[in-house]
Amino acid sequence: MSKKGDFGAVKKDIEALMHQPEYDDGSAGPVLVRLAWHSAGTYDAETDTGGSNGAGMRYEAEGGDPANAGLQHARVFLEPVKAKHPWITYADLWTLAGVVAIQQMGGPTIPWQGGRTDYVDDSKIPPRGRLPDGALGADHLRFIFGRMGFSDQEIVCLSGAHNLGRCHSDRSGFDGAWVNNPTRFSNQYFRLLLSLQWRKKKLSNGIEQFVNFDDDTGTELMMLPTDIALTQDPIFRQWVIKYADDKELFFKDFSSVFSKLIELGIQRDENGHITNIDNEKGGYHS
Ligand code: DDH
Repeated sequence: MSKKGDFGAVKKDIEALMHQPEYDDGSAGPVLVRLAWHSAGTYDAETDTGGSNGAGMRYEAEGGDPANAGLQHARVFLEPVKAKHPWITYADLWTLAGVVAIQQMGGPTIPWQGGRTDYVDDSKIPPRGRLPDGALGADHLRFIFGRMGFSDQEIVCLSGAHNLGRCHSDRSGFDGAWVNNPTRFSNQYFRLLLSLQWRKKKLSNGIEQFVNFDDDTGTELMMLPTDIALTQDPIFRQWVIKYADDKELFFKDFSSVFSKLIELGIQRDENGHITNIDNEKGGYHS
């Protein structure tokens, strides 16, 4: 057991569990990033509901949302870390794990601050349906991410997380990876969006996605309809081109926008202490 507030010790233990030879591409990283994103991506600015505070995915209302299928793997990976550092809240642990995973897979350092609580305020439970649907297009992306307060540029930048991981037919129904090395964070996703020919493919479950088959290597890569929409909408496309051309710009912008994502719904004072969450209800300030 570490000293209360020793987030460095927690980080070390998250890093140590990243290598998972039996799981997916040998890494827990991508699914940990998705856990952090889905924990935060329920936020609605207008009603100030949802967001990473409260770690609501532990409960059926949010955890059982079909959009969160498969994220139990990420939560199970983190259980030993929680057991070893029982003072950390799940809300902090999940967001921290996403940040640590991105960095360990070669991505940018992302500013992270603790203090989230595991207290679930019933009036703040997000309804299902707040996370994006990969079968839709540009209007849907603006609707979902606009609700959280993200701009067109930020939508494209955040989507660059699809450099990581894969779709699983038993989770979302989509199938395959976006890039050849899905455990290495880079801007390859943007480059492939522009450089490869993507054709529509109907899977045996009836779901449509886009694929590219490379005859030389025998590998098939995939894109969701929402990914392809980024190349078809003229404003989104400009940012896809920018991020494909300039990896450093992508890393810099991704660092700030992911940090913004995991802070949605959280207000802090100048010392970083959260001011809009009742600390008596399970919070912990470092
Ligand atoms: Fe995503 N994502 N995501 N995504 N996502 C999936 C996997 C992963 C959408 C749909 C899917 C973001 C945005 C979007 C990651 C990170 C991020 C899967 C496959 C679907 C479907 C799930 C499965 O079958 O296991 C859609 C739609 C959007 C959008 O509209 C923009 C964002 C913003 C992030 C982020 O992290 C900032 C990661 C990582 C994965 C890989 C997970 C894994 O298990 O591997």
